[in-house]
Amino acid sequence: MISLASIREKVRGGERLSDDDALFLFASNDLAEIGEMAAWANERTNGRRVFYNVNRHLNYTNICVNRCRFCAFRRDPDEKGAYLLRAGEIRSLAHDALLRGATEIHMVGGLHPSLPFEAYREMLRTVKSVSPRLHLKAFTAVEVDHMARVSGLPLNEVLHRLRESGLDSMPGGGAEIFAPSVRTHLCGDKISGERWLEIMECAHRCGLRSNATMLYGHRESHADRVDHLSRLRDLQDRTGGFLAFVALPFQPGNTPLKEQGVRPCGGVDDLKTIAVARLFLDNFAHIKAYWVMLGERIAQVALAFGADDLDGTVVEEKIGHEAGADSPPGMGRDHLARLIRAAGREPVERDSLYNELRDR
Ligand code: V47
Repeated sequence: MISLASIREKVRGGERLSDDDALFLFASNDLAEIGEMAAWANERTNGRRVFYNVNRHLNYTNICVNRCRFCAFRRDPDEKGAYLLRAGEIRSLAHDALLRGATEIHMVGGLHPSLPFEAYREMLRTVKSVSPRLHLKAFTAVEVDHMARVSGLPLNEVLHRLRESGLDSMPGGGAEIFAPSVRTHLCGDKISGERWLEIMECAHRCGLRSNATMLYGHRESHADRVDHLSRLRDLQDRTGGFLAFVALPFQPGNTPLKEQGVRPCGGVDDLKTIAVARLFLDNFAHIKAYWVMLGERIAQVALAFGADDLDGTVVEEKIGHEAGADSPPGMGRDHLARLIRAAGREPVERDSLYNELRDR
């Protein structure tokens, strides 16, 4: 019989939680107990440290051939507000980030209908021309699949050429929720969950590290969430290539799903999801509380529910904000450090691979 006590015993003994354990936790209303276990599990790995980095998001285009129902960012090519950044604009944004002390550029975009593969490589070279020391975390598995199709090249060749042009690691976007029944409804044009996992596996085997995400709070069940986490944990067992897991709460504003009545899931679900992820993903070193989607207050409280990373300064964010996220567009490094200290933790500025840069 599964109970909170039996789960607590497993956690204390370092024993892996089963899918049924995770389902039990999602169904439980004992948020404080779940959070306490997750905080304990996190401290065993990360101590009192909470990580953040100085980064900048850069969305090179919002033009996208897919029509995901959760997305407020995408545009058709001829639609008002559609854009594709030129090399000069990418260079100037990267330069601005460098002047602000950024160590990382997080660059992603829509699936553009006509850009050749070479254009993506050129974007990487453009950022690196500003400073080879800027870590380039770019292109989700969904974009990499698009490049493979556009170029006709095998996946490992695409990844190899991207690396040659300056790609350092990959963000975790595009995972959404793997369960086919929900995924088809949510984003029927998008690559399958299996393909997302295949691309990440290939990237890890090519020596690229990446993150993993899960979009929750739309139409998925608890079982779908556990299925998603379980597939990530299995892949991590095989490759060890994931750096961090990021749970992304759905922001309904300006999205087709809002018109179907989907509303924000709320703080209890946010904190429980982070805590369950910390407990279940025993082979992930880091769980991010991404303040952009969670909001500053929930992200800070998440540090007592198993999260050990607040992500970064971001500067300008479009994907969550076009969908109504009410967090600020960016956050100063001092402010991030203050939030962490006020939660009773030690802020540590990290690089993209979690090397510690400085204590604050
Ligand atoms: O892939 C899109 C999600 C992702 C909405 O790897 C939405 O370090 C909520 O992946 N409401 C992009 N989420 C963001 C992302 C990310 C962010 C920060 C850090 C990292 C990392 C990755 O945002 C998309 C999609 O899953 N998304 N629309 C929405 N309305």
